[in-house]
Amino acid sequence: MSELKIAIQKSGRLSENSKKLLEECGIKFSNGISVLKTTAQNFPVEVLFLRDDDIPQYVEQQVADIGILGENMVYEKNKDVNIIEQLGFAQCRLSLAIPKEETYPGLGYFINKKVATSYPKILSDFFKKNKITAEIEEISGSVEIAPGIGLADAVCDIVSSGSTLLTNGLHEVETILKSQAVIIGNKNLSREKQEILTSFLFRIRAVKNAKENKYILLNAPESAIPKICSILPGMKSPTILPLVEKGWYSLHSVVKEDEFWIRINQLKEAGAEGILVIPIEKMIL
Ligand code: PRT
Ligand code: ZN
Repeated sequence: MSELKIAIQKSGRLSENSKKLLEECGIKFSNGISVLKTTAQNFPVEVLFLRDDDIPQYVEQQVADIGILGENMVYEKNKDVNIIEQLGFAQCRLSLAIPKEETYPGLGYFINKKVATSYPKILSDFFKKNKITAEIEEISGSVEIAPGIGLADAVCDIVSSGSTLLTNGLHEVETILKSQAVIIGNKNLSREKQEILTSFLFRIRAVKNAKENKYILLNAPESAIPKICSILPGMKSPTILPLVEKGWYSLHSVVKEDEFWIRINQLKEAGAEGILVIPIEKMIL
């Protein structure tokens, strides 16, 4: 039986979360995850450890069947692959930044300027789309120091907290692209590999749904139940169980992680007591 070959970043910002994702999907590896490639013990996958820059090409050529990497790299490499799933980690943006003492009048600022970047394709597409003629200086690392050493007037680089730009005397003026980790796939997977991918994606979605939701338990008097049910839509509707104390009930439901604090206040106001919020490990919808 053939295995699905998954390429992940060998070492860097995506490695830990990529490995964690596989582990959370219940995929176990015998010889640790620190070699060049390894086969899972309990699921038909083989993991290849590569530089993120090489992953799009390897997936296109089917050296790997699927790969995990940042959307920024997928667009920059522009290979013939499918984006299959967004994974929600390694969120960042690709932005233009200029020296902080300069005022920014709009995109016209960049006309005839020299911009340093490791993303020449995305940047030149962006300038073309906006009819800006500028010079692109391709450099592979430490882009943020280019203006300070006189190599360029501005930069186009990945930003997450913004502190790298700040410490290099730059300020962010345009966001070109928002990015997160994604799964890309070869366009011609065999039926057998497609089936493995489908069950891998099923597991990934269960893990992702679980992370986006919390399990909530609370106690409430009977009179408060209609109001509380309207605040807690849950997966279908809340589970309601009677307590020993007459007229009191325990309600169980699921709330979205990002709505969590607003819901908690609304629930307290509606008369809920003894609220417990519990992480969910897997959630199948
Ligand atoms: O060795 P290999 O080629 O595999 O790795 P790499 O060095 O090319 O990539 P790596 O590990 O640095 O990043 C991998 C992916 O992580 C990127 O392609 C992005 O999709 C994503 N990512 C998320 C980031 C960041 N956040 C990030 N902050 N990639 C880079 N940065 C850098 C950025 O280049 C800048 O130097 O961090 C600095 C900015 O961070 P802040 O927090 O100061 O704004
Ligand atoms: Zn890289």
